[in-house]
Amino acid sequence: MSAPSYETLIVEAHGPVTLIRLNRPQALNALNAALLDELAAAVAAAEADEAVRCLVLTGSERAFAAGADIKEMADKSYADMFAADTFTRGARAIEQCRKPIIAAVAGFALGGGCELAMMCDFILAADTARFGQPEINLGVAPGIGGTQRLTRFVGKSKAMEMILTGRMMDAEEAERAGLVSRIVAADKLVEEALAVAAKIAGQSPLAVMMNKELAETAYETTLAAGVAVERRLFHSLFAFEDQKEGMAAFVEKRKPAFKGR
Ligand code: CO8
Repeated sequence: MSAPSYETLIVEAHGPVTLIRLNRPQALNALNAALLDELAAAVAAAEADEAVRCLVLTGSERAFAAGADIKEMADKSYADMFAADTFTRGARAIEQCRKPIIAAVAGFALGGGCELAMMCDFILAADTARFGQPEINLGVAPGIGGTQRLTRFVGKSKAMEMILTGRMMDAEEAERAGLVSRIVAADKLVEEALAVAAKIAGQSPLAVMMNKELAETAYETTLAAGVAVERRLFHSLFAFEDQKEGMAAFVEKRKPAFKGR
């Protein structure tokens, strides 16, 4: 099957894992309208393909993405931005994807780049990663979730300092603050992200989707309501063959063969 080709992305199939590389090296992967549209299309294609179980989103060694494309935005009016609904399609594709998306970040993840990484389910950081919301330096503000997500990830004090000053944080600080799940050597980043994705891809896809939905619920609701949803979904997992297979395999001391049923 020939994969569609993109101008701003390189998309590779690694078994059940789709690897999407942002590919605008001349602009440190700055997010322009074309890239965001292609990203929405690539994520939607992976979502629709039953053989795909997990996605990895990465950039280059130098930059995951250095933000929204400033040169493309600079002369836009309020009416232009509002009418084009800039960034909404790209962001929605990531936010609404039911399959897990891992952000593998090396180099700069700034502005919209940091926001894009935070939209993913978790972030693996190279030791070279640098995160920031420098929009304040341009006389604007984050516009695809930075003020909301960074604050939830790292707490008000650190988020507020970064947002108000534009200060970047390095990988060590990002790990300490809970922004990234862990740090890996830059030259092993994609290999490690693919290994983690392969591990997820080997689980029951139904259970993976439910677990993702449940962890996301923690951001949207109260503790009591979230725990109640978790209990119901936990019970409902017993309707799947994969639950029988997973538990039988444990008892029989063998590897489970999940079917997604
Ligand atoms: N947009 C466009 N071009 C960019 C961007 C960008 N965000 N970042 C880098 N580039 C370009 C540079 O202009 C340069 O191009 P050229 O060679 O033609 O001059 C090339 O990439 C290489 O960059 P530098 O020479 O600047 O590389 P350095 O290593 O010296 O510096 C930095 C790297 C520190 C990352 C620097 O490039 C930088 O500060 N970039 C801008 C970072 C930034 O401000 N990001 C926030 C952008 S605003 C945003 O993301 C808002 C998101 C929400 C929008 C929501 C709308 C609804």
